[in-house]
Amino acid sequence: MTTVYVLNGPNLNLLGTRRPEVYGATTLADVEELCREEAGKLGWDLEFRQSNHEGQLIDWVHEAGAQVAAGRCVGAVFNPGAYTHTSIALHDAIEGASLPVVEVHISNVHAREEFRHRSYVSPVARGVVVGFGVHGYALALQGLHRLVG
Ligand code: CA2
Repeated sequence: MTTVYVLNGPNLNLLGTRRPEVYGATTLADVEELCREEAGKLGWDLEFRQSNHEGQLIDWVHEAGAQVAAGRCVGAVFNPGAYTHTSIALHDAIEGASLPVVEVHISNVHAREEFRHRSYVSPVARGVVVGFGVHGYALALQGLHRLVG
């Protein structure tokens, strides 16, 4: 079966434990369950990961890109957390690995601080889902299915 990667960046492991007014009460384990259910409906296996380390995320982008090239993966839904706003390295990794990515953010980053308005990932993403809470992950999976499924 074809796999979809769902990658999560720094601090997303804290989901549901702090700042519920911004990110809601859902934990990352709940998000994984939600993604597993949605991926199943779309006919995909799920590879769900989180890291607080930029290099680890880059390695996973390369891995997913190689899996796409081998026909075993459709692409990735990616919430790069705060690296969204800082990481040229993630931008280059996605481009270099030719990985189809749908970028997702739980909060509406455009309604928040100005430093969250810039994304280095969006120019190399196939689509972007912002501000729908954790339901955005399901929307991003559906969007990826439309684009490449
Ligand atoms: O809205 C999103 O999904 C973000 O990617 C979440 C990041 C933030 O830096 C981005 O600007 C937007 C933060 C990850 C979660 O951080 C938490 C911090 C404390 C408690 C719970 C989560």
